[in-house]
Amino acid sequence: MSIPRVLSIAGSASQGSAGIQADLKTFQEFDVYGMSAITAIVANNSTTEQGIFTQPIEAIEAQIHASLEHVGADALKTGMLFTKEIIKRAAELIQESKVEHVVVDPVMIGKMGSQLLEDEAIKTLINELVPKATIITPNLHEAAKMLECSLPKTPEDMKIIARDLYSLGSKYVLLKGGALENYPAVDMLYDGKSIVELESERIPTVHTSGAGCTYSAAIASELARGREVEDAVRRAKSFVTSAILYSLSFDRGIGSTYHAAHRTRR
Ligand code: PXL
Repeated sequence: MSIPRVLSIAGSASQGSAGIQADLKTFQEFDVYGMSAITAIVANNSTTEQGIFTQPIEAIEAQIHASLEHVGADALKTGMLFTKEIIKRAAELIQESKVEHVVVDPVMIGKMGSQLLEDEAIKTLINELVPKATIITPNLHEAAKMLECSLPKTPEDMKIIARDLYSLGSKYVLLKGGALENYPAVDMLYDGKSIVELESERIPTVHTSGAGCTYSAAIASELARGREVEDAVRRAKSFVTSAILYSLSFDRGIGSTYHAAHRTRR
């Protein structure tokens, strides 16, 4: 028996909502074979002083080789890459791997405020990785940082920004409008020709940790299954909307998206 295979190159989020943990839970829900290469461990807590542990380049390389040699991948996604060095090496290995579908989630800051990409690494991300992407999935804050522009405030602003992002060299741009206040949750998908507007209800919750990771992992899963990009994004948006609608609160600040919600609650 064979199954679509997806690799995530991303950070570990020990609290379980985001990063590799969100990716693997999402892959399981889409019935694809999930694999991981951990770039850094994010474990912010109030007891020990340190919270972010970057993995050595050799460890990251080894994980990517191990998953590709033993299994292979139909799609991969990148999440937290943190440093210039990691981005550069990951981009080289992605190029060599010839994996067909590459989803780049330009993760920069976590929902709880942790910095997940060094400031000076944004240029490297743009130059080395974005041109290798089938699709990039920035939120509004990440888009504004990438383009060094102000935050889009309306869906019309978002359309302009989506076009500008396309010029950075990915095949598709998915600009996510979750941070657009006073509007539904509208995302813009652009392929260099036409903009597709994807809208869902705005869910009034703060418990959205992992939403971006889950969304890009769902897109990678659907691409691995052979879906066209627009179809993959529509299905992924529906999945992440359920995960936010039934999000989990642990009574300690920002809670988690619920990765099984589409199956157990809808
Ligand atoms: O949600 C963004 C994100 C991505 N990756 C890792 C994270 C977070 C947020 O905390 O920890 C590893």
